[in-house]
Amino acid sequence: MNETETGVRCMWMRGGTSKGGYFLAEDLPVDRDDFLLRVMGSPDTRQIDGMGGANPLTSKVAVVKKSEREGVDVDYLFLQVFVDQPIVTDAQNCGNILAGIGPFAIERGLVQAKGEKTDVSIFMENTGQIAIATVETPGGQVTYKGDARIDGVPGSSAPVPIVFADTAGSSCGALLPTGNPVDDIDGVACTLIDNGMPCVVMRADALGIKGTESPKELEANQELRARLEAIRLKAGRMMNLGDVAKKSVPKMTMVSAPIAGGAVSTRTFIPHTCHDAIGVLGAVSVATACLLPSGPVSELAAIPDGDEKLLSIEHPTGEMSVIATIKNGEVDRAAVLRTARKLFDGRVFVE
Ligand code: NQM
Repeated sequence: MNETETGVRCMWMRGGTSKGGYFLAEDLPVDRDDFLLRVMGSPDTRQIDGMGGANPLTSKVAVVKKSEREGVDVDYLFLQVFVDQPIVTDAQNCGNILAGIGPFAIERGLVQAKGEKTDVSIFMENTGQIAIATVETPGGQVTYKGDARIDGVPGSSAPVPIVFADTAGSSCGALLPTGNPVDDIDGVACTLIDNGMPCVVMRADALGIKGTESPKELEANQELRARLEAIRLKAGRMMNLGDVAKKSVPKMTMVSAPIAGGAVSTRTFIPHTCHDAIGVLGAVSVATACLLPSGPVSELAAIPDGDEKLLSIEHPTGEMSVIATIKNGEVDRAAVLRTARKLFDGRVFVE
């Protein structure tokens, strides 16, 4: 029997404000991409014949294996399965799905729990960088129960703090791939930045919006979408990403002054759907842009003093706190709080 008849072992998890299928690399069939399209039910705007939730944030996959790298527990490959096109891409990373990797690795026996909390070091294959996630493991078992709350997710769960170091230039080769804090594209001042996620950061008012609109209102604004896509295609080449027509990067973030006491307010297209919140590494990149000496974000952002800066990145459903540690005037490490939850563990069928 092959996987068509027996199904494939898979865990479905919420990681941060995203959701997707978590697989051990060894469990995936050789025709991986075709298989994953069938798993999600893509291409179809409703993904009715699959597990996907008809949104890029719920059409995500993690592939995990024990790492052979010195000092690293597991390797994590993130795959974005497009909803309405037959595309599976590893061109971006995902810091939300990352939140489920530690618990998944422990549950599958790739990592041994060590006491009440277990640090899991994760090599992110998409960008070649390492994150350390701390998983609650009372009595040597993963628990998902806890009091940690993150905006965009109802209720509370066990905290999964994650620390990133050396994420600058993850996909673009440099924090500022053009070497400039500001570039003009189609008459709009843009910061092209990559501190874990390639992002184009622009002032909302430069694109004729307030920046406080709901994601649905922004998605209905066809003129805005066309302008953003035109800028994105040019920015992709400038950011060493080549032709990004079929890629989910760079992300397009429009910023305005904070409205809830945070550092800055954001609306992000990822890149064709407007995010209800903001991606984790997207938030780290925007927080880093806030700290540049000049540019469309730094002129708006409210920045706390000190070398350990808590930057609250406001988004449509709340905020994401990024703790940026500054060394020699640059962001050296970034930490975020996420939660994750196991939703099912079983076998997924594609026929
Ligand atoms: O930026 C959405 C998400 C993401 C990615 C996206 C993410 C990140 O919210 O690290 O988490 O920008 O595609 O899961």
